[in-house]
Order: sequence, then C-alpha cells, then structure tokens
Amino acid sequence: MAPVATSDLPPSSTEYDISENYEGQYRFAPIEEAEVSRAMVKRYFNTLYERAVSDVVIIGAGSAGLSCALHLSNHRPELKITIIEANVAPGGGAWLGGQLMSPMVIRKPADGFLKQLGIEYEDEGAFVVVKHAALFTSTLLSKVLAKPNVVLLNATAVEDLIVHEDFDGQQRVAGVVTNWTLVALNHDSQSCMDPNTITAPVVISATGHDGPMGAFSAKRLVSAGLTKGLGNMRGLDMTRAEPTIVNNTREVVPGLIFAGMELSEHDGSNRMGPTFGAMIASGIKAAYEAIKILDSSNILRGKVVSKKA
Ligand code: AHZ
Repeated sequence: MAPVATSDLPPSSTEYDISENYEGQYRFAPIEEAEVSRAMVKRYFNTLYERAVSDVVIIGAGSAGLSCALHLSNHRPELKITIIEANVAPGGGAWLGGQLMSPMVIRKPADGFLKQLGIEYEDEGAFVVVKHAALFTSTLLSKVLAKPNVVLLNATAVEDLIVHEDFDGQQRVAGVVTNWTLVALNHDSQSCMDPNTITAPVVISATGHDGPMGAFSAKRLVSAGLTKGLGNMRGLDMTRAEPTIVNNTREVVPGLIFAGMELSEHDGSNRMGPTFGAMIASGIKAAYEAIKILDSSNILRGKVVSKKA
C-alpha cells in the first residue's frame, strides 16, 4: 500500500479574504473540521508507515537522547532517526537543574555543545552555568525537531524490545515494541491492547535512571534473560560518575546501545546528580557508536544480515 500523498495543500492564503487587523477586524481563512483532521492524520500515519523501518531508534528524549539525536543527525543527515518518548513533554529531567532550581551546571569540556547550540552561559572556571535549564532543553529540542531526518513520537512508550537471533546465532536487539503511553499504562485495566513495532539495526536506549518509566531497556534485558542482573545506580560522586558514564557508553548487547543514566543502572556506576555534561557527552558518544555499527554492517530492510568484510 502506498502512503497517502501530503501534497494536497489548500490554496495559498493570499486567495482568501483574510485580515491581520487587531482593531476588531481580524479575519481567518475559512476552514472545514475534516480538513484539520486529515491534515494531522495523514502526516502522522504516513510517518508511522515510513518509520516502521528506521535506521536508528532512540528511546527517551531526555538530555542524553536529544544530544545523541542532534549529533547523529548533524553527522549523518541521511539516516532515519526516530525518537520514542513516553511523556507528552519531551526533555526528561532537563527542564530544571538540581532540587527543582532553574540554573543548569555543565562541566567542561561539554560546554562546547552549548557553543554549538548558541546558548549563553556564565563561566565559573571548571564548569559553566546556563541561567535556566529550560533554555538548554528548549533550544536543543528545537534544533533536533528542525532536522528533516529526525522524527519524534512523544506520548508513545517503548514497552518491549524486538529480539532476533542474528546471522551469528547471537540474540540481537532488532527494534522496539511501542504503544501509546496511555495504553501502556492501562494494561491492567483493559484486556489485549496489542502494540506496534519499529524495526531498526541500532537502538539507543536513554531512558534515565530507575523510576516509574526509567531504565526501561536495562530492566528488560534482565527479565528477557539477556543479562544476568542490574548493576544498580550507585551513590553520588560527580568526579567519578561523569567520565565513567561517557567512557562506558557502548553497545551492551548486539544492536542496543545505552546512553545517559540508564547506563549507570546497567553497569552499577555512580550518579552525578545535578551536573549535565556527562549526559551531553554520553549522547554524543552513543551517536559515534551507532555510526560504527551501521558502517560495519550489511543491512537489509532494517536488519543486520552480516558484518562487512
Ligand atoms: O520519559 C522518559 C524521559 O523523558 C523517557 N522514557 C523512559 N522510559 C521510556 C520508555 N519509552 C519511551 N519505556 C521512555 N520513553 O526517557 C527520558 C529519560 O530522560 P532523563 O532525563 O530521565 O534521562 P537522561 O539519562 O537523559 O538524563 C538523566 C539526568 C539525571 S542525572 C541524575 C542523578 O544523578 O540523580 N538525575 C537525572 C534526571
């Protein structure tokens, strides 16, 4: 089935009797309710149709997932990058700094990312401070969403992983199993609400530390028997935690990369609390790891079928 065309746009607004007058004469172009429905539905479902096979799926649009998406898109604009975010509001824990205060601390050298985003900050020597974490998150989000190759499906939860036996006989994460978050939260009260799937040769999981939704893939690897147990996030140590998270960001099982605080739950490494440089740098490292996998694999219809010679 071919996707529905999105080119049947209404005539240009200059043909309508419109007026942008704020003295009581403001007139909109005419509209039919059905046109509004179709404008949304055809685009949204075309997107689901097209992204049923993606090049990279990123689970979680927090600071690590969004930094990863931007870096990956900047370096590989041809890739279909699909971000799945369970919340209605993307951004994860990066709308505020520590203890719900607005300033955001970022340790050097991750301030380079702020320069790239054009975000101003105060330099405190070893670290910098953005006046409001929401300035960081909204700017990053706007840059990610403006990328033609990035799709964000929010209010959508990953509720399982696709796991195939690969060409080597190894268990490989081959995509994600999704559902509307409101459905995912109601499996106990309604029967049989089956999910949807997205196939991808690389999945990057950045779902944060454990909580109502966090550490999703780390926990699923354990319950699926793909890893022995959770390492569990350790106590706060900024000095140790940040380089450990960044330097260990990697493919943990074939096809699945962990980034951000989810890695600390998997590995059993320290938390850093309210300093965000490691989330940015872990996202960037995850993007490089994804590129390595894609460049070293032969991929057919979203599946890794062999390694390149
Ligand atoms: O909604 C979650 C959040 O936006 C989303 N998410 C979690 N489970 C999901 C699922 N499907 C889809 N099953 C899901 N989305 O993942 C995002 C995680 O963002 P985050 O900000 O919580 O994680 P991060 O690793 O990018 O940044 C963590 C920053 C730190 S460090 C720290 C500490 O040390 O105490 N605390 C925080 C918040």
